[in-house]
Amino acid sequence: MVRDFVYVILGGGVAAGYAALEFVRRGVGRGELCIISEESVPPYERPALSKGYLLPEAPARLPTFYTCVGANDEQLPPIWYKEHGIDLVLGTRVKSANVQLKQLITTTGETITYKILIIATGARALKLENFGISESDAENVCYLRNLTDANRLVGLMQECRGGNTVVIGGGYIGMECAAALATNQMKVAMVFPDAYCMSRLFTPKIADFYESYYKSKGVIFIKRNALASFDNDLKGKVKAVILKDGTHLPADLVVVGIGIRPNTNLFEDQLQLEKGGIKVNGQMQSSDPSVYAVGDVAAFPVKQFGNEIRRLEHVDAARKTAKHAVAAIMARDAGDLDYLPFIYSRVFTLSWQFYGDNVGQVVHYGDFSSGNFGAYWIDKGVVVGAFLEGGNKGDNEAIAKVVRFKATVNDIAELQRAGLEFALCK
Ligand code: FAD
Ligand code: NAD
Ligand code: ISD
Repeated sequence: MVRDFVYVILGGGVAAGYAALEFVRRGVGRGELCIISEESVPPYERPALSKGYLLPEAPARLPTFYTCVGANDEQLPPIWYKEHGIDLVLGTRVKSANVQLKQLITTTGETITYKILIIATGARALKLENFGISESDAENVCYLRNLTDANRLVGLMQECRGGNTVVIGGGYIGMECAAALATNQMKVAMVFPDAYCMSRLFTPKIADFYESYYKSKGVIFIKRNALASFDNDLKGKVKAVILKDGTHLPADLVVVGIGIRPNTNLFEDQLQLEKGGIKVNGQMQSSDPSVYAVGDVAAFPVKQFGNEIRRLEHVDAARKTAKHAVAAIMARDAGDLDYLPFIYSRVFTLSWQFYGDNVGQVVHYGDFSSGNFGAYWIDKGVVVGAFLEGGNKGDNEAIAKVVRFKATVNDIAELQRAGLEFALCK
């Protein structure tokens, strides 16, 4: 069967949801737009999966976190797509794409054609196999990328209440899952090769605050070490994790968060790639004018960083690149995206935000013992990045603003003394 559409969004995650809302707001016609997703539910706010979804009390469940509630915008339940004449094809994987013919072929054998395609295929979790370790399909080893993974994790956590969990990886997934597991009264050990947690973003001093906080909640950190193999029972269930230095860690549950790879596979020999993603211009348009890419899979010029091409793996970028692509497609006068990179996380009762880039000289400020602290990154005499733990709305807006407008720093010692006031006074 062949079905023809004007616009097709390939992928049904965060970016797809925000793109769909933008299409509707810009007057897309009934029957013009199709979204194809391998997942069996409409677009939802993926960040909820490692936060509210894992809470022991009153956990978040759909429909409460369908997009676009994460940006305090309209919630789009399944009926919304129907009401707006959008074909939402769920539980369906696209197995091949032909950019020349403008067609996609699904695993169900359907051919879907488009005039304009938006690639929103996101990314997949790296597997232990990528690092030469087998058994990652054991029944008590979990990854966390989608709702199916989250349900599996919740089920396994309930089966071994109070048991031992080994979290492999000290990045975003590792940190957020470890906090959720500890909140669920699990015993948690985190294992990662780096000298400190969240080393892609944190400084050693910032990491030290979070590690101390986690330790106060019972989490054990095993750093500069890595998984070597699993010790399994006769049914293939992991009983213990064996580390490179020979340490055996008892494990009822293993949660793995060791990074992602963007889902570019269908387009690798057809579109230009950069930084592991599909290279697009400031309008999110790829090397083929009929194809756009948004979200985790897109590598785009970040004006704030002198148009350096970056691939960002965060929800705010997915939301904004998606909306911008639709604006560019529908209005044709959207101009280039002017994006200020933004990352946040919430763990236990802590909450941090980061804007900009973590390059240059770091200036920490505040009281790290009480959790009232932040940091600025200064490059060539201006603020290029800012981090704040526990800020309120006004505080976070203020740090965003000094990064956005590249506030000049004349005196580092004075900046350190002023701390958050530096941003609030601007
Ligand atoms: P995704 O949301 O991953 O969506 C991709 C979609 O494409 C999926 O539905 C997938 O099934 C589908 N797909 C892929 N290939 C095919 C195919 N061939 N055929 C059909 N469908 C396909 N970021 C933050 O900034 N803050 C956070 O707190 C935060 N928390 C997170 C928590 C978790 C557990 C995870 C996994 C990520 C988190 N992120 C967070 C990152 C954020 O969720 C991603 O940046 C965002 O989801 C990217 O959106 P996307 O639409 O590009 O990709
Ligand atoms: P990540 O890149 O943040 O962290 C990967 C971690 O795995 C690092 O600590 C790294 O040192 C470690 N690692 C790498 N190889 C390893 C190995 N062989 N053994 C043990 N550790 C190893 O990736 P992630 O935590 O898996 O997150 C996946 C994606 O989800 C990312 O795109 C992230 O941005 C996104 N996410 C974001 C948030 C947020 O922004 N708050 C929250 C959750 C997830
Ligand atoms: O951005 C997010 C986030 O971090 C969540 O937990 O969206 C969800 C919720 O805010 C949506 O309910």
